[in-house]
Amino acid sequence: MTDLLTLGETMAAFRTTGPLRLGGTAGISVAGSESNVAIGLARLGHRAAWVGVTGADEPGELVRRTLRAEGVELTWARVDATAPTGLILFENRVADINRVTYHRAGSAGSRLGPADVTRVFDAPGPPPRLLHVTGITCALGVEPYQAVVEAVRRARDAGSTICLDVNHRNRLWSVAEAAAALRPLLPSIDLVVASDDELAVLTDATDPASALLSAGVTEVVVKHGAGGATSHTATGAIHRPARTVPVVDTVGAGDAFVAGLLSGWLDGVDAAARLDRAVTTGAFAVATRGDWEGLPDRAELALLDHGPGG
Ligand code: CKP
Ligand code: MG
Repeated sequence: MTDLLTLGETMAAFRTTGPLRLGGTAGISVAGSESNVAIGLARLGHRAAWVGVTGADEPGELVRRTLRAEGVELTWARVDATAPTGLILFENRVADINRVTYHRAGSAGSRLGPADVTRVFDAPGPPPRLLHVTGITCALGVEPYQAVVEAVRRARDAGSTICLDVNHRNRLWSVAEAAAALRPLLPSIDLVVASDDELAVLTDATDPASALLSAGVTEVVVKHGAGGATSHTATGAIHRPARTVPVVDTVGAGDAFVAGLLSGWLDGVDAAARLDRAVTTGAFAVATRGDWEGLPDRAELALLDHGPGG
């Protein structure tokens, strides 16, 4: 059985060490919030499947090869030869500050649609234990949004637990557009993950966590960046500070955090231990360059507690 099913767009990522206009060399890898989460879970020994569309091109091959190498299941991923794989540029400017540019309009990734999801859930076999969706996939267009709606509907009917990461991207859509798309999903969502400034996408309430819990969400996990994270459930709130590590690259930290959180959920540990694992995997991501390259395996999870010799 697949532990986690997720769907979204994964792009070829180019990372420069300075302004792109100066030329020079770039590191090439892949990036995509949902596949970052899938990689994070696969590294921790869980079975993670990614649904998405890549072009019949070298960037698409890079995406597929990388995800396969990381142990992410691609049974339901698809190649569309009529559109290019999207690209993302990270230009390192100052310290850990990157300028991010997308080249993804009209990409193969945005051709994801509800039929991609129907195929997964109509296939024989047990449903995924977890479905993870993010606002980014919803922002890619009508069809990708309908894919998320279909995934949430089918996962709810199948009894899977459903996690939503707001992942608001101003470059893709406005807060009002995101609110109109994501709020109708809330009655089916079990676990919400958002940074504190993203909560307004989901509710206008002055106490957003309480409002979301009253609306039927079981757990609301709020990320405060360097201030750590708080889990809100019906039984109260638990806070964990962020782990102190050198900040190298914060892109992907949110996804690493989600991977730790969901790994804890799959292992059946309590909310405090889930949050501990989330701040730990998040710290691995910020302390290393790249979206997912520095994510820990099981043995490495304890490194931040004891150091390499501990
Ligand atoms: O919220 P995070 O910094 O963890 O997300 C980073 C990812 O998918 C990055 O991989 C990028 O490709 C994206 O978010 C995006 O579409 O912005
Ligand atoms: Mg995020």
